[in-house]
Amino acid sequence: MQALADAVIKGDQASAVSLTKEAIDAGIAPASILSDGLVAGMGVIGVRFKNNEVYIPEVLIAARAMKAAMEILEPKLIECGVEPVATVIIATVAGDLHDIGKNLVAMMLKGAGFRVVDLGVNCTSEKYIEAAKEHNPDLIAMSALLTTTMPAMEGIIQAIKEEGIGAKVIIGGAPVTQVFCDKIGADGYSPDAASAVVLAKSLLS
Ligand code: B1M
Repeated sequence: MQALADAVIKGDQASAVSLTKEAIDAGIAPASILSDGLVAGMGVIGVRFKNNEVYIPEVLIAARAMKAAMEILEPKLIECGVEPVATVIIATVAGDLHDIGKNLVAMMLKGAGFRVVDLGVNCTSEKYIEAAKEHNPDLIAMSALLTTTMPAMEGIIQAIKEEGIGAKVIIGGAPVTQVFCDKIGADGYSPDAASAVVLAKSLLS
């Protein structure tokens, strides 16, 4: 499991895939391969990213290794009935096409065992509501990179409340602040992808 975690940390896709196959063949429980190998590796990357010890390329490469291994592990997890930690709907809000940060948050959440429904960019309140009705999420995450698109977050929160959707709402993006979060009535704000996972877990606990 340590070798598998290391493969994810190094972004070594070939080793992540072969070690996952080996672990399955050796009869190790799929849930353990996920949590003690893949998630443990992504957890280390998350902490290093937060501490500026690694940067976006390393995170993307680690996430790619994890994704390749997950393609092999996922059917086994389903066979064993392993449930995801929780479901999160994530998107960049209406009018905004920036998705690099949002994708990092999505990857970190996936790495932590969340089921992530990614609605992409330019997401209107109607799209959020439609997806929330379909996927019944525990959390709804919104990203905005433009000062001109931040206000869309408030409209989406209002729509979520009006529709009686019980999911907690978390927000982030370069211009977003805790003060803004409090002002628009979101449940939480995180300044980066690693803290988004900590925030998501704390809101669900
Ligand atoms: Co744009 N852009 N851009 N841009 N762009 C900025 C944001 C800008 C600050 C540049 C500048 O002027 N200095 C500026 C905004 C100014 C403002 O609003 N005050 C700007 C502008 C003006 C524009 C256009 C309007 C330019 C134009 O066309 N005239 C236009 C708008 C298009 C639109 O969206 N409608 C535009 C277009 C683009 C590109 C398409 C060229 C490209 C985006 C490509 C893409 O995303 N696929 C782009 C880029 C790349 C940038 C900069 C250079 C980099 C953004 C980025 O990816 N950062 C940016 C300047 C900058 O930030 N230095 C800029 C890296 C990323 C990892 O960080 O997204 O902050 P970030 O995500 C972080 C955290 O914020 C947090 O976690 C992430 C990782 O730690 N986080 C969350 C993000 N979302 C979260 C959600 C959460 C939690 C945490 O939920 C819980």
